[in-house]
Amino acid sequence: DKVRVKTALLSVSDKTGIVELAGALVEQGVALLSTGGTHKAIADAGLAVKDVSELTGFPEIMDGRVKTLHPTVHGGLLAIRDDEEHKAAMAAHGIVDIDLAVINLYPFEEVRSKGGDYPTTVENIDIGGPAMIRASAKNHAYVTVITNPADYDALIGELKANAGSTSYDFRRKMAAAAYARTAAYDAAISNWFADELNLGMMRHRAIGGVLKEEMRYGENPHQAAGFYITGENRPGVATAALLQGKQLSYNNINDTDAAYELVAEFRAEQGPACAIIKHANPCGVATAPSLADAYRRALACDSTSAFGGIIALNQELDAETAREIVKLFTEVIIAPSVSDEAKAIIAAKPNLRLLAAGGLPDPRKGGITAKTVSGGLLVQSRDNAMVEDMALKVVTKRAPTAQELEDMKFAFRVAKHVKSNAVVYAKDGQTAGIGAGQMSRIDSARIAAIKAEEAAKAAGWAQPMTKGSAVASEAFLPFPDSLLSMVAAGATALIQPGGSIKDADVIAAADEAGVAMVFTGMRHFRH
Ligand code: 93A
Repeated sequence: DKVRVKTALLSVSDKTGIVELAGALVEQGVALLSTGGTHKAIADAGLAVKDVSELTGFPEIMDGRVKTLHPTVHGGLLAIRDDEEHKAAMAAHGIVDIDLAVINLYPFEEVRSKGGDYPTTVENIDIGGPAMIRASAKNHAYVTVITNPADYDALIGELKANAGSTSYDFRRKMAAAAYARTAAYDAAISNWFADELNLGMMRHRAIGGVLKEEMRYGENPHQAAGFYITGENRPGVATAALLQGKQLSYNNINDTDAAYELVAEFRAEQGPACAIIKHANPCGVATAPSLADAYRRALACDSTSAFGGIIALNQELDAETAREIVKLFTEVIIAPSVSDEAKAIIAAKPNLRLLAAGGLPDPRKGGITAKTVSGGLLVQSRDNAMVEDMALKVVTKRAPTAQELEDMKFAFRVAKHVKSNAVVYAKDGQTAGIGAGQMSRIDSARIAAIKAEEAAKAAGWAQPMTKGSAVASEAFLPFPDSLLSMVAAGATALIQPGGSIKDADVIAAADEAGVAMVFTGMRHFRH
């Protein structure tokens, strides 16, 4: 199963390590073929390399759109070496075996994620590269294909271990990686088109990604995990720069994403906001004129749960906020950027992971979310609805005061990011109590109130923050019981989608309690 590598074709956009690889191949006695830019890089390093057009007798044409799309190249990659007919065709047309293809593609994903204009993005759709990769991978019985610079060392190791040959095992593994690459590449292209054309229809969408890193484990230590980049133009945990601290775990990434998507609901120009997340649910969210105060107020909601949490900020992390944050054990901080002074303060906690995302994701922007089920993949568009855009309807005798309305909207915005059933109490731009993930809505309402009481006790306040608060429910109240529990906790206003067959009963109970209630007509389930 060993195949001696005599001729290699190198054609790469990412030239990382290509000269070193070419040198090592020459040392192994391999003859090199290459395309324009790659040829130049290798030849400039003083290595012997032939241009593909010399082999094909055909020049690169159309700005390189056609350079390797030629029967001499594809015949050399696809020929079955011991098939008499194939051998005859090779002889008749002067085709030589190409035993190794080292190819990486035009940087479509990179151009897309940087928001390249339409013609530039289209020009970065590689045609010849994927064709060669797929041909080589199909013919893995004879041909080795390498599509990632990270595999160059393994290739050289393989050649050295096998006296200039590769093993079937190695070729097959590289072929699998090759098809994973071309599949992800085409998925990225099709997703880009879907975004450009605003295609809501999910059958046009493909899930693809480029492996960013393999993680030590998944949600639990016995599960394997990897993190893939999908190339969307969306600042967040996938593309943020890790300024300090060790690699993020699977759970860190999941929670950090939840935190950042939540805090991004509060646009930077509307003032500072902070969200603290535990197990993908917020345990405190607040706004304030200063970022440090936003953090203190978010923490006040449930400082017990915030221990070991994830903090997301919608503004540059400044020194004052950094000094506050380091007082408590925190796993991850994510912000659009970090001031130099804040970096120095956080450096005192070397295990604290600090991420600079470079910007805030747009909550109104489309996109997809996906989840596997047995034998299938569930795909949907992102929940990009915002309470500001909803047609709010007052359904009670009493209309909310301006302050209640503000608190309601704040609470509903947070509730969107809380696992169902979600109940969120809020007052003055600060969460007062959060109930998440219960199987019954009334339990979420009660838990939120209990947590608010505990927070008040811990802080030595005369009463819990739920007194005089507004409360949000992410989906309708099936019965008046939840409302009564909310009133008992001190809420004076309630925002919810409405739409229950018992709406009339809930409205009557609200009127009786003097509660102002608003229907959004839209729900924010999150399971
Ligand atoms: O424009 S292409 O789709 N047409 C081709 O025939 C072709 N052959 C190789 N792109 C093609 N390539 C790609 O060129 C490779 O996949 C690689 O990414 C790049 C290397 O070009 P150069 O060696 O000129 O830098």
